[in-house]
Amino acid sequence: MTILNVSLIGVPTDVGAGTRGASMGPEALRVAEIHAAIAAFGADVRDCGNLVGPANPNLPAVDGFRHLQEVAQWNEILHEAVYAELCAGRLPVMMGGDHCLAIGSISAVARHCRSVGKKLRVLWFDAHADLNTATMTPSGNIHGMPVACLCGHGPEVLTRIGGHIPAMRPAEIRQIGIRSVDEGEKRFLCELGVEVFDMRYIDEVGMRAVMEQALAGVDENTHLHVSLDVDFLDPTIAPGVGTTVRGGPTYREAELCMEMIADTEQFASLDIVELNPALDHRNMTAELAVDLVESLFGKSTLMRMHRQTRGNR
Ligand code: 5AB
Ligand code: MN
Ligand code: MN
Ligand code: MN
Repeated sequence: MTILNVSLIGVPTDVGAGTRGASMGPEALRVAEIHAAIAAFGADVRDCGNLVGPANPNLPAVDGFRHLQEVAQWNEILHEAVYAELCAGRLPVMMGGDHCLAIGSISAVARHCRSVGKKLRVLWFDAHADLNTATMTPSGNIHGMPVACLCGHGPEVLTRIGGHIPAMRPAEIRQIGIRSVDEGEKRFLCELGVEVFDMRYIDEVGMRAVMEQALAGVDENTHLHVSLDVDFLDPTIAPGVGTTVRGGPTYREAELCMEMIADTEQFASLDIVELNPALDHRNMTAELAVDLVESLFGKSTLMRMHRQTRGNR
């Protein structure tokens, strides 16, 4: 059996967010023992520490963007760090930080997929579509724009990261848990043909059917990337986020998502973003995120095998 090599990369910044505090996310995940939780599955886990980048100047938007230069610098730094871990055969876990950082991490994953000839599938767990552009954005906050930037719609300093525009095609992403989409984003989602499994659809068909559809077509040659915006979860169980939206998935629905991903055995990189310890209660949201990580790394696999053996008798 090959040993799974995992690298934790802390990215302590909130330059892309409207509310301050996600910069403390990496440390909250360490306090919630993310390292031990992954190592428990026999993985070789290395904590690479925190990346270093520009401070948050806390300025208003200029031409539709807040902190564009700082966001670009953080994502350049992150892109190189994630790409280096992938080249070394390791599974990068990006501990954010706000969701603008998906630009750096997913562009690195996409670059890796191009170089090794793998298919990319991004599972975007979020209450939001994050598909704004400078003209559509209600806030100027770049954490609401990463999907657009990755698909080639955004300022060149962001779209060119990774050296391939677009970094990713809309057909490579599935969005799950969506329940707060701006007017411009709705039109753009349709135009780009992004596959969205919103809360209404999850309520109607159930999370199991949703995940079966989101994972359809994943095979041995697929690199599965999970981008987990903690505001995906219902705020009653995950209060530690800056942009809560009521009516999110329950604890078990979220666990089921991660368990079904683990079952594919193609899970190969992860972002945990938007965790805001300044708004959390006794680190409960960080601990919940670590529970989900455990499922993603196969916590339920033994029970599943047990169930199957019983069924076969
Ligand atoms: B998150 C909003 N659509 O663009 C905007 O948390 C919220 O990364 C963006 O999903 C939320 O400002 C960004 C209103
Ligand atoms: Mn997001
Ligand atoms: Mn969100
Ligand atoms: Mn948010």
